[in-house]
Amino acid sequence: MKTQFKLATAAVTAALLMMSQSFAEPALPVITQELVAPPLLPPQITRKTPARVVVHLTVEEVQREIAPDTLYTFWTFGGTVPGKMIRVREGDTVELHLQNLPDNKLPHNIDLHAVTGPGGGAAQTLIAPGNEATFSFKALNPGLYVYHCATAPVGMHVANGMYGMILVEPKEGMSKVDKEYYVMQGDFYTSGAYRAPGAQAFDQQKAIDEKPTYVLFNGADGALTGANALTAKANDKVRLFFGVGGPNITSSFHVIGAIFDKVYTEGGLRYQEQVQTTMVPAGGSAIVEFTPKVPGNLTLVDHSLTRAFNKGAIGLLAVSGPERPEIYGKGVKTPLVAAKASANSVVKVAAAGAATATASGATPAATHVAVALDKGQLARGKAVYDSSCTACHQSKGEGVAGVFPPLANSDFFKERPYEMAHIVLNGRNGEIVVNGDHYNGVMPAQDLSDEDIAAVINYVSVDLNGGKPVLTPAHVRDMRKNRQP
Ligand code: HEC
Ligand SMILES: [Cu+2]
Repeated sequence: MKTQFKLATAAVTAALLMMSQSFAEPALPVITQELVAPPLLPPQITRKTPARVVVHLTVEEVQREIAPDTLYTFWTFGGTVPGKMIRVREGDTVELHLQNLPDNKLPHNIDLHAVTGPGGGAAQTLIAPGNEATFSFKALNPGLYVYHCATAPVGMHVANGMYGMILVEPKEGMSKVDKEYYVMQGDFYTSGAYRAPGAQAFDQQKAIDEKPTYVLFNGADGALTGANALTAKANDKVRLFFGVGGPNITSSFHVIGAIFDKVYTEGGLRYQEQVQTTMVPAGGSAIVEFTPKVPGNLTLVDHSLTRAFNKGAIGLLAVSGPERPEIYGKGVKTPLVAAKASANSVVKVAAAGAATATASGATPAATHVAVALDKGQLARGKAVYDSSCTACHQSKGEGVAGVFPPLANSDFFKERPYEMAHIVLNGRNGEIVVNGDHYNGVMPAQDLSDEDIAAVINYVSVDLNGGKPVLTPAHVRDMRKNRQP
C-alpha cells in the first residue's frame, strides 16, 4: 500500500512538473552579444534556433570633436554615435542591461522600436547615474529598428547623439554579402556656427526651430571620409544599414555613383529595386544593397544637398579594382573653337583686370606678415578645400583646362598669395591668366568664416604651391571690413 501511494504521488509531481514546464520559457542557449563600434556591426547570424541574447550597453556622456577643432558633449550608448548596433534573430529573447555610468550627469533610459509593449522599455530602464537596469523582451518582428533615449527632454537627449539600431534578422536569415556597414544620420544644434572652433553648447532654440548647425553621418564631420572612408572592392555586394536618429531631419539618402539594387524601405521585409534615392524618416531606417563595379570614391549624401555640402552629411565608400571603361568611360574634354580664338585677343584686358585686382587689395605691407605654420589649421584648410573648392579647382588643384584655373603651382596665386583671400571673400570674374593660359569665368564669393578662409588660403599656399602660410583669420576680418569701396 505504502509503495503504491508513493508511486502515485511521484506520478502527480511529474505531471505537475511537465505542466509548469510547458508554461515556462524553454531553456534557451545564452549568447552574449559582442558589441563593436560603428560603422562596423556584429556579424550575420547563422543560428537556426532561438537564443537568449544578453546585451550590455553603457550610457556614456563624452566630449569629443564634432568637427576638426570643434568640441561637443555627446550623450551616447556605448561611447559612440550612433550607439553600438545590436543584432538578434526573430524569436530571440533579448536580455538588455543598461548601465548609466557613475561619472554621467543625467538620468537616461532606452526605448527600442523592436519591442512590442508600451514605451519600448523606457520605463523599465530609466536610471540615474551609477545604476544598472535590466529588462528583457522577445524580438517578435523582424526588421531594422531604431533605439533611442526617451528621457525628458527627449529631443535634447536624441540631439546629443542618444540613438542606435537593433537588427532583428528574419528566422530564415539574410542573404550573404561581402561588406556590411552601419551608418546613421543625425542633426546637431550647436551654439556656434558650422565648424566654429572650440567647445560648443547645445542650442535649444535652434533645435526647436529645426535649424541644425550640423547634419552628420555617424556623429562627426568626417566620420566617414579621409582615413575613415568605408571600403569595398569592385563587384563586392555591399549592404548598408542606414538609419536616421534625428531628432528632426528626414534624410534623402543617396550614394553618388551607385544605384541601389535593393532597398528594404523603412527597414521592413519588402524591397524595392533599382532605386537612386530613398527617403528615411527620423526614427526610421532602410537597408540598401548595391554592387559597385568600377574603382573610385562613391559619396554618401543626404541629397537635400546643402546639408551635405554645408552641414557635413557626407561620407565616402572607397572602391578598389580594375578600371572598366566599357561601364564607366574616362571622357574627353575639348574647348570649343570659338573660345580658343577669343583667348588671344583679350590678353590686354586680362592685364588690366589683374591691375585692378591688385589696387583693390588694400592690404598694407600684408605680404611681409609672418604667419606661423599650424598643423591643425592646415588640416582644416584641406577640409574646407575638399568641401568648397574641389568641385571647380579639382581635388589636387589641377583645375579644368579652359574652364577653371589651377590652384596648384599657380603663378597667379604665388605672385600675391595674400590677396587671394579677396577672391574667396568677394568672388571674381572676367579675364584672368594663370600659367599662361587664359580663363574667363565666374568664381562665386564663398560663404565661409574668417577662420575657414585663412585656413584654405594657407593650405593652398603651403600644400599646393610649396609656399608659406600667408594670413590669419584677423587679416580676413580686416579685409571683410574694408570690403565696401
Ligand atoms: C564654382 C566654381 C568655383 C569654386 C567653387 C571655387 N572657384 Fe576659385 N575660381 C573659379 C573660377 C572660374 C576662377 C577664375 C575667375 C575669373 O575668370 O576671373 C577662379 C579663380 C580662383 C583663384 C585665382 C586664380 C588661380 O588659379 O590662382 C583663386 C586663388 C581661387 N579661385 C581660389 C579658390 C578657393 C580657395 C576656392 C574654395 C574656397 C575656390 N576658388 C572655389 C571657380 C571656382
Ligand atoms: Cu538620455
